[in-house]
Formats: sequence, C-alpha cells, structure tokens
Amino acid sequence: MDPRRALKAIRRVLLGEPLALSAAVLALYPMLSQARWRRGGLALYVGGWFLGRRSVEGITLGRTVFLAPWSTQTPQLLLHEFTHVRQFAAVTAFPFLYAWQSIRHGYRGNRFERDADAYAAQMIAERSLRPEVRHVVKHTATSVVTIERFIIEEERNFPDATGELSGVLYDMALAAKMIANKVRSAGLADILGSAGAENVQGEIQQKLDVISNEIIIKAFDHGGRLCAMASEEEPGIIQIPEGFRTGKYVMLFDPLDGSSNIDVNVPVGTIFSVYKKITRGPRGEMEDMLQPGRRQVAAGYIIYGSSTMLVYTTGQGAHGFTLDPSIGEFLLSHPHIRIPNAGRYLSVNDAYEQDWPDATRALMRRYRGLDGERKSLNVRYVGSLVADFHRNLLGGGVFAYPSNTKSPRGKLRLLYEANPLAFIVEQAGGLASDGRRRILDVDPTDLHQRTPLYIGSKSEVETAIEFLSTGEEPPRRRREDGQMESA
Ligand code: AHM
Ligand code: MG
Repeated sequence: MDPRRALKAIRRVLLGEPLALSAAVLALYPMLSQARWRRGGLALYVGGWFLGRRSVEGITLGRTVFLAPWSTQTPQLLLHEFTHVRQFAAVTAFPFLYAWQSIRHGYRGNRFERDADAYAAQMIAERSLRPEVRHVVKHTATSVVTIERFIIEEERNFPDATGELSGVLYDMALAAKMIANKVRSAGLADILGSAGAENVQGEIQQKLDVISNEIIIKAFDHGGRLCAMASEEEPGIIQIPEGFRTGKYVMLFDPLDGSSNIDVNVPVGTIFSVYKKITRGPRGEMEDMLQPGRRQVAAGYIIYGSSTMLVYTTGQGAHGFTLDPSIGEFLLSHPHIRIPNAGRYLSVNDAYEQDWPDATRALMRRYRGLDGERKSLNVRYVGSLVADFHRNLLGGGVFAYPSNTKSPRGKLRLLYEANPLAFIVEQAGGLASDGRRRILDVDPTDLHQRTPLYIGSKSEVETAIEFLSTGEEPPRRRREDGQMESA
C-alpha cells in the first residue's frame, strides 16, 4: 500500500475529517466558527469508554470538537460542545477538573456538562424569544450562500440521505424561477386574464394558473424523484408518464395561489408539500396522497412579490431564500425563521361576518380588542394566502379563514394550502389549527378537501382554539332549492 495513503488512513482513524458547519447554523450562531470541527476520530471512543458507552456524540479537546459520524448537527449539540471549547480556554486544568467532577458527581451531575446544557438552551431561547431581532444574512460580493449549497449542507445531517429529496427542492427552485419570470412579464405579454376553463373547484382559471401548473408538472415528471403528483388545478392523481423512472416521493401543490389577484398586480404564490410514498409498487396511489400533514418530509412556498422568495422546511427549521435576479439564484436571506409568539396582524375576510358562527364572531371581537380583553390587532388582508401568511410569519399575527354558512368547511384546501403552511409555521414556532384539531393531525379523506384555518403566532392560534373548540357546529343555511346546506 502506498505509505502516503496508509498515513492518511491512520490519520483519519485518529483525528477524523474536517467538518464545515452549515451556513445556516453559522449565520445564526456565528461564535461557532471560533472552534475547529471534525467528524469522527479516536477521541470519541476513548471518551465513550471513560463514560461507559460505545462512543459519545461529541468530544472537545482544546479548540477542536470531534463529532460522531452519525450525530445530527443540532444547535443544541454544537452549542454544548462549543461551551467546552470556552471552558478549555478559561481554565487551564479543565480536563482534570472535568474528570474529577465526573468521578464525584457522575456524567450528568458534572457542573461543566450542566453549564454547557444551560448555555446551549439560553442561546437557542434568545434566538427564538427575541424574534424582533430578525436575522437576515448579508452576502458579500464574493461569497454567497445559494439554495443549492444550503440544501447540500442540510442533507449532511442525514447520513442515510440519497439526495432525492434535495433533488425535489432544486427542481422546485427551478420551477419557481420559471413561474416568477412569467408572473413578472404577465403585464407585458398577452397572458393576463382568464383561460376560459373552470378548475375542479368550479372557479375560473387564470391563464397563469394553467401555465404554472404545466411548468411544475414538466419540471418534475421525468426527474425520477417523484412517483406521482396532485395539483389543486387537476381533479385526480398526476402519474409519471410511462417509460420514465419513478422515485419514492409524492408531491402535492397549488401552482399559483391567489391567481385572481394577478390582474391587479398583487403578490401571488406557489405552495408545495412532499411525502414519502407508503404503498408498494412504482406508481403513486391515493393512499400516498392522503397522509396526515405530520408525515410531510418537506414543504414550502414561493411568494412572487416585490422580490421572489422561497421558504421551505424539511423539519430542521424554516428557511427563506430571496431570488437575486442579477445572477438568477435563490440566496439564503432568512435562516431559521421564528414567528413572534404574539401577533401584530389579523388577516381575515370579515365580509363573511354575517355568515360566521357566534363563536367565530366572538373570537374576532377578541382579536380586534372589542370585548375589552386585549389590545386590538392590526387588520391586514391581501386576499392572497401566501402574501398574508408570509407577512404574519415574519411580523407575527394570525391568518383566519373560518367556516361559514356558505362554506361550512371554509375555502382553503387541506392538502395544497393548509398542511404545507402548517408544517412551516410549526417549524417557525407557531401553530395551525382548524379551530379544534391541529391541522397536521387531520386525516385527509379527499384530495381536494377543504378546512377552516387559523394559522400563525402560537398565542393567537391558542386563543382561536379556546373560542372554537367547544364542538359547536357552524349554523346551516337553507339553500335556494329549499334544502339545508350540508357540512
Ligand atoms: P385560489 O386557490 O383559488 O387562488 O383561492 C385561494 C385564495 C387564497 O389565496 C386567499 O387566502 C383566499 O382565496 C381569499 O378568499 P376570499 O376572497 O374568500 O377572502
Ligand atoms: Mg389556492
């Protein structure tokens, strides 16, 4: 064997390999760059032996932190190990004191361990409790964090990842750029207005709905990552054409939400939701589509506003990227979005007030400060879900689309709208409910099923649940044909 290669292999066993922390984590906790990070190494096993285990998740020696190859780079773990770096720097006899503490009080009772846990918890809480200190990444002229780099770095947290899910996210970023381009030129090209056809919900389709639907289907149907799709604009499952490879994910999407607003230049958006296939065989089945939202593996939305932004989650926080049109790339701009716990905004269409159940009316009076119990929220309603949701996600507040006598289950769709946004809001520290149940726990029965929706800041959604969870059904109305409206 080549001696240089042998030396390298020995070095790898002893010292592991250098590890670059993800850009999102560093953006949020810049102090972590003061430590040297490595993956693997003998020290992990020696530390494990000392503590009576096979290995430990991380071990710190001086300024170097060794992380176990299978450990997930959670902020908790990284900040914990970083505290040991600081302890090493502050106390010369740290290793001896640490050993002494462990012998006397055990691993858990060791004061250096307790200090490290406390520091990590405090830093994480500071980030989430002070959302007004909104973190926006500044890129330099020569160094940027693209969505691609971010996805690759996030994927490293899953040693078993095959890259397929990352591929789904890239494809969506590409489709988003193509749709953004169409939306931007909508006023210039002759593509405004209705395409004449009605969609499955009985609404008039705008031309851009049709175009966006097609862009997404074409971006995904031969990539080999999905085995089926479902779109708000199509009645049934969209299968991958014969002859193309199928993958292990299904995706549900609303290609252009709020499209009735395009004519008046109001922001619109795309919403998507990804699940792992649960049935056997290469094709996606209805069972794969009708999974509860808590099983989503990824979800996101794109807002085509004054700038185009893509926000997504894979269950490791919600992260926002802004499209830089000069280089045609989504750049990390809002890592680890945290929604303020209490709201500033209330977004609801109160033209339906006369059709709301009493409990909903009482809830809205509370939000508006009319029952004297609290200060009023500011009312902001664009009528474009993605725009209303996005503003409240960053600024705090609640979006509500209650059930009413005309629409006993509300208007919004569980699978294309409520579930993906619920996944994101929960990852940002907020809540989403239909008034009684957590949205992510609802078992879907129909591809196009609707749901009432209360989504946003935790304390505001909790207020909604408090008012609405009494089990009261919305009052029914007599239809023009004399029959009672069904729920
Ligand atoms: P769409 O999917 O047909 O575009 O409808 C959904 C839109 C949402 O963007 C928005 O929140 C809601 O409809 C507004 O409805 P309303 O006009 O009843 O307030
Ligand atoms: Mg929609």
